[in-house]
Amino acid sequence: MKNQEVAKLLYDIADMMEIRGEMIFKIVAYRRAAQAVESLSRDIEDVWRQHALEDVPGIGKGIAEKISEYLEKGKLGYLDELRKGLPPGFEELLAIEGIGPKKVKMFHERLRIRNVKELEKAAKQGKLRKIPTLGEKTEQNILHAIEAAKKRGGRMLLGYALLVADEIIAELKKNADVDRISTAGSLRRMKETIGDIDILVTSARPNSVLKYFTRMKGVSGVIAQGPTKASVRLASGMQVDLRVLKDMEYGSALMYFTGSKEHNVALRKIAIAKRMKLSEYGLFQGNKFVAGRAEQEVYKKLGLEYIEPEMRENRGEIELAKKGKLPKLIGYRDIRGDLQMHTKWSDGANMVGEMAKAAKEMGYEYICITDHAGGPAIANALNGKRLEKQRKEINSANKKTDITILQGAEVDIRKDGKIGIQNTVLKELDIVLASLHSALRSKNNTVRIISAMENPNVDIIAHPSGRLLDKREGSELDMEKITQKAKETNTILEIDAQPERLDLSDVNVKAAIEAGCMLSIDTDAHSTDQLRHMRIGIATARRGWAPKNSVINTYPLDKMRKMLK
Ligand code: DGT
Ligand code: CA
Ligand code: CA
Ligand code: ZN
Repeated sequence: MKNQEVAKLLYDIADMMEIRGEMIFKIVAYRRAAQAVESLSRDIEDVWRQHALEDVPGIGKGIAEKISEYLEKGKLGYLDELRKGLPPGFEELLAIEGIGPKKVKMFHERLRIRNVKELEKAAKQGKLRKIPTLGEKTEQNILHAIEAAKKRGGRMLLGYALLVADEIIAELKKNADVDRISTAGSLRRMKETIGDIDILVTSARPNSVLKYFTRMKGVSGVIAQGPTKASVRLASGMQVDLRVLKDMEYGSALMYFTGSKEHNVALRKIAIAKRMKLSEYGLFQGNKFVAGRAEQEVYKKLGLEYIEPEMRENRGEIELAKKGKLPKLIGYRDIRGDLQMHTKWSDGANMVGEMAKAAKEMGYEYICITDHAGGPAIANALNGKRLEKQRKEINSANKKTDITILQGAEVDIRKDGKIGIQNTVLKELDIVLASLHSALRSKNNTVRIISAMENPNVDIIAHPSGRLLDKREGSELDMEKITQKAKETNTILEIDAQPERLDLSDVNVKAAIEAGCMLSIDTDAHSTDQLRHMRIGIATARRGWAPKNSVINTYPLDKMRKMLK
């Protein structure tokens, strides 16, 4: 599946256009198309073969032609044209927080900086501060951001890695020699970023499975191959490890390769204390095999409750499992509605009715349409008048569907903590989400959020920290103050399930749950396909030990509405 590859192509084009100073609407169009392809539920090559690229919301004629050319020839002439004269390392430069196309251009023109290595050198030599519009502070920030980017290093976002893994697992299941199959590693623990994809299968014919795997479509190279395992590289650059196991050892191997390493180390200590030995091959007492076929049996023989993969981080779960006191986590099918999504009214790709239809197909009872309002202007935010017009469309869409469509808005929290739209307008909405879109580095952001929570119309704080996993750190928030205020004002904190966000993070979810806060899990979808990212929001809640009853959108509509402010 080339969806990720094509999305990357479109993002690259947008970045290059920006460095070249092209018109902003063209750049926005490429980014929107990239987003659409990234979250598309069908194989982009199938769509192309059916001549249906232009039917994908967000893809227009010009971009459809570029995608066609790329898929047909494996390259794009336009890209080479754009690339001419640009610094070769512009992509890695743009991945540094605080470095946009303007700075890339400036550094290249003034200092001939072509990549991150040269940028780091120039910053350390104090050459950046000599550029008139910059200064010592910017130079220091850039060095700090380069360090942060190094730490992130080539990891893939969970939401997209899962889509790739879904494809691989579907392909593997077509092979009759594959019996049991599961993801393992960080992907099974649903960590927010993934180093490589780990997959385990059982089979009586490892050779045949490995041969099939290394020749699967989408595989661009074989990194390593042995009698029971193989590692391949996909065209998108992602590495996939496959291990073929015997049925007897499937459970213990699944535990071993799911990790985390810290969790496994603690389990092995427990085994030793019980005079047993735990390895990927099973739990043994001397030479006697005690358990190994299923994870449940191994945990049981260790005297522990079964621990869900999302909790296996050695953050206290083992102690609770010993006492039989693990929390019961929210399940992947517990969500009844999605409370944040955007439509064509602001910066989304679909109409209200289309979002409702897609949500209905997901089995939801209700959704809330939350287009931007009161800023930011770049997202085509609504004012009171346009919200009134939108209400009419929502009313008529409600008559055509049997799920309930609520009208909400995602309102901007200004620098002074005030909401960018009047309370008389907010009062008319079913649900109001407030969020930060500017000055994310400001030290004042805890105060801004607290002030927004004091507004009696603000029900939910959306993506509280504002972090972007592949690009910027979030605001430094005082979570203790925020969770306390949230409880006091009955404001809900959101887990935003956009792959780039996952905000609240798992760690912040745990803090919020311990403080007794209510959460919502929303996709913040900007197209129908992005509604599918709900599962990574749920995963983040599970990694933060959230039970079902602490998530507002697990409740039926009436109950959910009564629980709002
Ligand atoms: P990643 O791929 O960086 O996102 O993280 P993981 O957790 O998927 O790590 P990976 O792919 O290197 O290995 C998968 C699992 O295998 C890991 O979670 C635990 C287990 N594992 C791998 N190497 C070791 C090791 O040296 N010691 C122990 N105890 N476990 C290991
Ligand atoms: Ca891995
Ligand atoms: Ca691995
Ligand atoms: Zn938006």
